[in-house]
Amino acid sequence: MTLTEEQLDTFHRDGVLMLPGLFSGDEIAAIDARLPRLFAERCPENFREKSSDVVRTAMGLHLRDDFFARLVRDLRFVEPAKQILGDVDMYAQQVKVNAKQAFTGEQWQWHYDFATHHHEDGVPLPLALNLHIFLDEVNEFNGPLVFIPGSHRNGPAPTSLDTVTTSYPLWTVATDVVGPLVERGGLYCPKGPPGTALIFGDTMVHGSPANMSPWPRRIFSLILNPVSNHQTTMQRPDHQHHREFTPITPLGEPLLDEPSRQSPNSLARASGMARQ
Ligand SMILES: O=C(O)CCC(=O)C(=O)O
Repeated sequence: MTLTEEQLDTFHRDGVLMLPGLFSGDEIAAIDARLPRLFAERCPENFREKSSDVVRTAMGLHLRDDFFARLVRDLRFVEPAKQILGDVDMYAQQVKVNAKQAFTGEQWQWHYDFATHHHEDGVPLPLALNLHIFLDEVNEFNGPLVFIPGSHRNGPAPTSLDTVTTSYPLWTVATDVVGPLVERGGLYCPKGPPGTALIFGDTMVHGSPANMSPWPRRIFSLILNPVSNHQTTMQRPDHQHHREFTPITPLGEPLLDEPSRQSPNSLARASGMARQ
């Protein structure tokens, strides 16, 4: 999977790139089949909404299920990331599904990822890439991500730590900073069916509103960071920023190859093997 020159230009200009139809219906179904077991677990990797017991984010998925261990090595992530970052070794910094449940899924405030990576984890430079796959249709009603195109261009915007608004503490961008950025770059809201992918950079300002619709909105997210830019403080738990800096080795076969066609139950039994 190679990005065209035009796609690379779009990524560098806007800070975000949408890749329609990158993953197939069968692949999304395979991911879907694993989520009920993972979301049912009572564990620190599953963050719940502030106002309900519903899981907001399930983290550390590649250490909890073999299929996700394969997914983070998929060439459709690794190759575009190397095109953008150069041919560098990368580690899986964070692997999660953000699930915005129908009617109850809460907002993500305006933020960019590097603020957390830098302040909490001591990551030196804003090089990490966030790669998303839509697991449900994302539409204007179910809490889609909203980006400010070009907000990455003048370097990291000022931020402050918000520990109040949601259950997930976040370094957020204040409205008096967001206003002028939107005036300059407008707003961009990628929408599309399951299987749509996004790539965005570490200083790209984004957020998402609550899901007031009857439709869930689940998104898989993989953050890849160059090994040379790894975290320097080990303040957050491993599942929020993984300490395994061994480079990702690209998957040499199709994602749905054996043994990932096995049932989720047999994968669950095998998932101990995926723990490092
Ligand atoms: O899932 C969302 O709506 C927000 C996710 C997000 O902001 C992120 O992955 O950095």
